[in-house]
Amino acid sequence: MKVIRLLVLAAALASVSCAANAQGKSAPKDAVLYFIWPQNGAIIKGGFWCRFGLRNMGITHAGDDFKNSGHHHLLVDVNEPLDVNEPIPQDKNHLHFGAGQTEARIELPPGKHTLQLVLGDAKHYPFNPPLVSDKITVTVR
Ligand SMILES: [Cu+2]
Repeated sequence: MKVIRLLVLAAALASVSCAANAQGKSAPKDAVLYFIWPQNGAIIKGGFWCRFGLRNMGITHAGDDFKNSGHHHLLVDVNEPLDVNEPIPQDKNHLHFGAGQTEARIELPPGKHTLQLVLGDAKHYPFNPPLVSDKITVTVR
């Protein structure tokens, strides 16, 4: 006797919450993110090594969810404020250093540029409130 099975494909759409997936991790109050180099106002010829400084927190790989740690992001010529409810964008103006780098070779076209560091968590979200460096301006010759 053959049993015919009817497979009913019910489109069971799990109700996905639309709430912002805020990570909302807070950084230690005494954490400081800063540029070791360049300094504000520096005049630079060609490519340069940008060196990232961080006090009272640790650097880890993207994806590693250790307490009080994160990875560096360099914002180049970004004027929009950071949204702590969204991951830091990934494009030519938002550079991620998910391997735990603390320096990077940067090449920029001649002219004035702003640079700012942002620490991101394992999933590339800024901390809340964001841990950012001063925004510096450099001139590339
Ligand atoms: Cu990232």
